[in-house]
Order: sequence, then C-alpha cells, then structure tokens
Amino acid sequence: MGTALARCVGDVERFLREHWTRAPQLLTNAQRGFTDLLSLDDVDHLISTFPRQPAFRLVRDGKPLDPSMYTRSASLGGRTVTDVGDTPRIYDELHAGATLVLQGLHRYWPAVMRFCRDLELELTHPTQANAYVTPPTSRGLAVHHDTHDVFVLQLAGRKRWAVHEPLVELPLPAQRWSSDLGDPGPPILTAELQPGDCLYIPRGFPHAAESRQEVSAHLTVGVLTSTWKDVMSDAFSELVDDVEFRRSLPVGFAHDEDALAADIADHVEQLRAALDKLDAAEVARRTVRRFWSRRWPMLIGQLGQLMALGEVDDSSLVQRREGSVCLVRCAPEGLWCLLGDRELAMPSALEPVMRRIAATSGFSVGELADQLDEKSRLTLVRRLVREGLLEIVQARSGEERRHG
Ligand SMILES: [Mn+2]
Repeated sequence: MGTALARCVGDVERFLREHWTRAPQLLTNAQRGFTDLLSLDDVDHLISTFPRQPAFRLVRDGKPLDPSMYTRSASLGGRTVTDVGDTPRIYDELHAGATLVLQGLHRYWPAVMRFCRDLELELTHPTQANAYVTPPTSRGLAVHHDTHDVFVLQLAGRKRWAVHEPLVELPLPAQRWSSDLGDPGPPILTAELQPGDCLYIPRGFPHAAESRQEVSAHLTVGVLTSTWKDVMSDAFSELVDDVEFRRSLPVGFAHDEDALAADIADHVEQLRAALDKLDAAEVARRTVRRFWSRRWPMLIGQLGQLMALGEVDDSSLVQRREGSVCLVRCAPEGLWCLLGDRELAMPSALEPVMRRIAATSGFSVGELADQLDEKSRLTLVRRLVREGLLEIVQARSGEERRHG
C-alpha cells in the first residue's frame, strides 16, 4: 500500500525536494481513493451515534453556527451531559447548506489514527486530522491561509480549490489570516479534487474551496511542524535561566532609559558569552525527545493482547506494534527505553536485546534465547506487550491472533 506520505504525494523524494513547505502539489490518484480512512458511511455513523462537542461542529458561510442550535442535553451514566449533538438537527442543517466538521479524528478514528501516526513517524512532525462534509453548491471556505501545512484528501464528491502565493511567508500560529493582509492575487493552482486526489498546501499559501453539485467530503491532515524558532526559543530560555538574569531591574530603571540601555548592553554581552558555550547536543537531545515523548502508544486491540499474555511461551510470535515508538538510551544509572509517553528504566544488561527488539519487526520469543534465559525473555516480552511496544501475532504455534 506504500507509506502514508507516499499515498499523499506519490514520489516522496521529489515531493520533499520540490514541494515540501515551498509549493502546493496536486496528486491525482482516483483509482485507490481514501475511503479506507473515512467514508461517508463512517461520517453517518459518527453523527448518528451520540456525537459530542467539540468532536464535531457546523459551519455556514464560513462562520461557525451557534452550537446551541444543534446540541442537546442527555443522561449518561446518571449524569447530565449538555454537549451532545442533536442528530436530526445536524442532518437538517447539513441539508440546508451547513458544512459539518469532524475534529481531531487522529485521536479516535482507528484508520485515521494509524494514517496520521505513519505520516508523523516519517516526517517527525506532529499531525492532526479533521474531516469536512459540505452539501451541494454550498460555498465552502473563504480565502485564508493556515499556519500549518495541510494534505487535503478528497474522500467523496468533488470540490474546486484555488491556491495563491503567500502574503506572509511561513506564518507562525500567531500570524493568522486576516483580510488586512491584502489581496492574494490570481491563483497559482486551481483544481477540482476528485475522490482519491490529494492536494498539498504549504503553510501560508492562501486557499479557498467550494463544492459543486454533489456532497463533498475531504479529510484535512495538518502537519504542525516544529520550527527553528521553537528550538531557538527553547535554547534561549535555558540560557536566560541563570541567576544573573533572574536579578531585578535596578530601582528607578523606568526613570532613566539611557542607563537601562547601557545595562542591557552589558547583559547582552553576558548572553553572548553564554551562547558561545551553548551545548547544541543537549538542545538536540531535548528537541528529539520532545517529539518522541508525545507519541503515545496506540493500543487498538490491547484487550485481546492482555487476555493472551498468559499463553505466551517460546513458540509465540510477536511483532512491533504499528506506530509504536522505542528509543533506547544508555545512561550511567542504567538503560532507558522511551516508549512514547512513558519511559521504562531497565538494567544495562538488557541493552543489546532492547536494541534488537527496537530494530526488528517480528520474532518468536525463543529467538531471544541467545541473549536471555527463558524466565527473563518471557517476562520482558509480556512487559513490552503490556506497554504497547509489542503485540502477539500468534500466542502459541498454530493459534493465529489478529487484532481488529
Ligand atoms: Mn485551510
């Protein structure tokens, strides 16, 4: 099937060289489609089975509709919840021309979770996904730019898109779109997206969309790239966390701007000296760690895994869980294994076997015999299944186990 990125862009190398953050790209790929990620039936399922805010919202003519128009209260486990979607009203609003937005699908819709994780592990930038369902001939989104890159995956129907040259180059989240920025000029790319097409729009490229004579549904996968500003701000805040910079400004500083300017110049000198001694390797370590430590384990099917733990023996086949994270780090106090949101402390002696597990896709427990005795390898494998790093493919020879 190819990686998530290849599905979005085709030739990955060429995309990274010529388009990534620089220029929009349209990939037409109508045969395969993206409905394995989210179909109109899935959207129906989501809005007809107890939808709750803010996992969905309605937008009309570019403005959010007041949620009180389409939510109600309901009883759930004896408690009253007030953010429940009023399903008949949602359909009425859709019929009358509102756009339905499903937000944060990367957090709970399994196929989108896997796709977004695959994409973010390849890019090593975090991703998120929203879906937009627009009724026929309703005006979609007015021209605007986003402060993150997006892949627009057309799921069903058609939609016309126009992309313009940026008015703000590489805007940061605070540099939101405003009509005061001026006229974006003529489009540099126009396209009618068909099911299976993917449009990549880099951060800051203004774009607008409108649907045609049929319902249009697309999934927008946003890439929340880390920037050099993030890294530099992190390094900088570390440097200024020094007692010299924690001192109070002199009494009366606001009466004497010249004296303050001279003082500032002195402190800038100190900062420059500190910058010269900056430990780039340490900043890099923190930056890398920040990314991996926020990739929490995806535990789809974990209940079946836990139930099979007792059957694990040397003949069991296990593999790395799809989308799992495993960073092995040796420290004087022992071995640290970063598994997304959690870090496991282990004895240093486990380093070779953990490096092997981190690098392989699948193995039978007995294959670890050259590195661990039977009790240790069973304990380790069971632990890593519980932690979501490994999954049991076959508990015992002959007994196939698949997760859903
Ligand atoms: Mn947009």
